[in-house]
Amino acid sequence: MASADEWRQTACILCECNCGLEVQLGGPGGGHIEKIRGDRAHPASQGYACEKAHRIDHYQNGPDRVTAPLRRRGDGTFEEIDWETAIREVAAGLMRVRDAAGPETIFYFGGGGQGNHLPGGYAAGTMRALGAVYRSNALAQEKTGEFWVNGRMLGAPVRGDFEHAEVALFVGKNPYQSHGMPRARVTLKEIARDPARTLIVIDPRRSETAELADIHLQVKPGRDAWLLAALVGVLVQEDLLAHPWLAEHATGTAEIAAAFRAIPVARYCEIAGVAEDLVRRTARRLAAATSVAVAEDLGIQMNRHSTLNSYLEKLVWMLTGNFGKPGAQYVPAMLVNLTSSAPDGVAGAKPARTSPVVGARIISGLVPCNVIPDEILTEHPKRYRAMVVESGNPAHSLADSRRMREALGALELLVVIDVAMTETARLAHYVLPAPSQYEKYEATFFNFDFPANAFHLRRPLFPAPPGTLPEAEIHARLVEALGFVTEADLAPLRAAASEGRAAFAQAFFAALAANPKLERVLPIVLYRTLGPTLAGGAAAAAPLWGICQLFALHHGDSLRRAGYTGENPGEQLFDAILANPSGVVFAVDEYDASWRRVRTPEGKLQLVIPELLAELAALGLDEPPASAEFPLVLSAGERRSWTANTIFRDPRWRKKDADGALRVSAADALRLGLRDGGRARLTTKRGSVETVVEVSAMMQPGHVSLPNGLGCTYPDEAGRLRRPGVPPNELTASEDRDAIAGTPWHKHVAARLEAIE
Ligand SMILES: Nc1nc2c(c(=O)[nH]1)N[C@H]1C(S)=C(S)[C@@H](COP(=O)(O)OP(=O)(O)OC[C@H]3O[C@@H](n4cnc5c(=O)[nH]c(N)nc54)[C@H](O)[C@@H]3O)O[C@H]1N2
Ligand SMILES: Nc1nc2c(c(=O)[nH]1)N[C@H]1C(S)=C(S)[C@@H](COP(=O)(O)OP(=O)(O)OC[C@H]3O[C@@H](n4cnc5c(=O)[nH]c(N)nc54)[C@H](O)[C@@H]3O)O[C@H]1N2
Ligand code: SF4
Ligand SMILES: [Mo]
Repeated sequence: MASADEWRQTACILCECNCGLEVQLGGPGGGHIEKIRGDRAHPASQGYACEKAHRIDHYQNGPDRVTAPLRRRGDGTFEEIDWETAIREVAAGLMRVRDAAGPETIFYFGGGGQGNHLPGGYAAGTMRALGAVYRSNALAQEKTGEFWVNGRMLGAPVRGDFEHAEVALFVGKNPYQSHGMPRARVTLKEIARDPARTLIVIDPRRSETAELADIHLQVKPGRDAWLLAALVGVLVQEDLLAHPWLAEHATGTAEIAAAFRAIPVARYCEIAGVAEDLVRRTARRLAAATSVAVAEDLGIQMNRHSTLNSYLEKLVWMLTGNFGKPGAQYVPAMLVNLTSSAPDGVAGAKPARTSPVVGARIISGLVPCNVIPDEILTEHPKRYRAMVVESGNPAHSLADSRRMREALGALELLVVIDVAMTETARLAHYVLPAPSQYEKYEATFFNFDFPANAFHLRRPLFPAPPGTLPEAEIHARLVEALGFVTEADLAPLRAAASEGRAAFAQAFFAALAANPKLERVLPIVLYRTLGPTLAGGAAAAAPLWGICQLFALHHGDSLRRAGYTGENPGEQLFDAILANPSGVVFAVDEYDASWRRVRTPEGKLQLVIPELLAELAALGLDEPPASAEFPLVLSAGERRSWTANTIFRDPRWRKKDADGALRVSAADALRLGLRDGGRARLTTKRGSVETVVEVSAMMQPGHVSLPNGLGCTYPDEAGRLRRPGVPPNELTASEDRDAIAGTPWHKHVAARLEAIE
């Protein structure tokens, strides 16, 4: 182990940025992360880290780590079992369900959180070995609507270059707290300080980002569709479009112009609650800028008209010509595209396009999270009967916790792979414990930067606790127990690997050609054969070898520009990843690379999506009806300085706001007799909770806001289970979801609030 004052490289795992960190270990037995600073050598974060990173030891030394496989007894309590028994029984249980009801009744959820994406690859192997075809993860309760729109408009994922943008527009996103781009606060402050640049925020709340903004369009909650339609309406009606650019790069401009010429801008602004003059000035500023970068997030993605909103947001930057140039939108070169719409499931089988029971649209291979209970709680012969949950906590994090618990409880088999005893694990038949992300090799594929893009393979800081197994090993053992790969398949490859990389490559491709079924379990084959030859116990990183080879094949130019100019640049990249503890740049692009990644038939941006133009036409001139029973709009799940999804289960990591107060405007507080720090009862059609109240100048009347990630159960010092704060999904309903993508309306829950004496 390292000496106490040695700085070691790792990363923060609390949000998609995964900022590089340098840490010193210490405390009892050297088992704690004691000193933490941003790692200047990290190519993306360059030394940046926000305040939350300093609390990661509360994850590493969380109070309810699981350190032996658990099996549920008939009375609902758990007993510890050994790994051999656990793997044998889980494999047998999955085969039983497969043989009795069909492989498509085995459902996979998860695969990684904000910092750990290697497990998803291994799990795909296990699922393909079983023949399972349906899966989902948290992206299918936030981003799938946007993915669907991207698929239709350009056939590729897209991001904004805020660092160089003249104008930055955030729609339903509060990057000052939630980040979602490298060094967010530095970039936001630079834009805000520079008189030549303009920061625009669309948010009903005076968020920290809105506070910095030059223009804050303080929309009424849930009315973004009218606001964005008005914005596009002004662009069209005042003829602010980038005509020559559109003629060259887009299809459907005339049809879009026709659709938006009819938008009653004044009335739509009124419905949205934003002054028409401000909307017009905003449209003109966007049109006049040399570059505009735009990002949308949960404020519209978990709201009414969410897919329509994603579409309107993209029309704003497309119609003003903001793609494929500095400071505008781009398509990054990705090692692994987590957002692809590529068919998945059984090799060679027709891809599943809708869910088996309710027929919900599957986007990027993901079943909408909100339909999962409907897919289980039914007599339908193709209902899901077994579920493997890995690094996800559907019983807490998905809509409608009560119904989700009922659904999970109705499964014939629920297997949870996690580090902690989560709400979902408590319902499982088997809990398989994994080492924490600081006890194994781990990485994320949230690599979205441009023109240079970086990847970071993190090394373990601590030995894994005895009794845990890394996901790679769990899945390898499961696939072996299923009888899908045998020692006879692996031995020749292992022998070749011991002779060197070149011999291995040759043997590997020959084995794939001779035995195509191995393709279904590639990560596991690589882990078992190439893995043991990697120095430092990096076996779990072996699939990156294949990923690097594929990247070299498809993105040779980006790789060469990043300095990998040898004879075998894929091999060179893999070695660099293994050798560099702070991460490496794996792609460098020129700005026109984005155009080459557009996958539409003509290579142009496709402006027209008929389904969404129909939804636009149906918006109407009337205010959405108000409810007398539930007059308030609750946003259930705001990101704050002291929230990090459910990665920390122990509330002691929070220095402030320990109970996650409900934010309420002064006007509503006065009307309802609430005081700052007092308590209130918050009720929706689905549930009723008690909460602490914070009277906040951020809120507009009629809008209240709860943080996300609270209300996790954890054992206190005396071993009693505690649940501080409100678990937001006790208040949400699975039927409240977008018609196209099935994404939830978490930011728009009708609610009532009463003071508690
Ligand atoms: N501190 C912290 N950071 C995080 C996370 C965390 O848990 N804590 N989680 C990470 C994850 S998983 C994600 S997905 C991102 C999410 O990041 P964000 O989407 O930026 O975070 P939220 O606070 O959920 O929502 C953003 C904003 O939407 C606004 N909003 C609410 N209703 C509406 C509406 O009707 N219209 C509009 N336009 N806006 C509305 C809210 O007021 C809020 O300011 O954050 C990531 N970063
Ligand atoms: N009402 C409401 N609900 C929401 C939101 C909201 O705004 N409002 N936000 C949603 C969003 S955007 C997201 S992304 C989700 C996030 O919700 P989840 O997908 O549940 O994600 P996390 O909180 O990131 O936790 C994932 C799990 O990974 C486990 N874990 C950590 N490290 C490891 C590891 O190394 N291996 C394994 N196997 N497990 C590990 C943790 O213990 C945890 O149980 O929540 C969603 N839920
Ligand atoms: S929470 Fe996000 S922005 Fe903050 S240090 Fe961690 S990875 Fe970086
Ligand atoms: Mo998320």
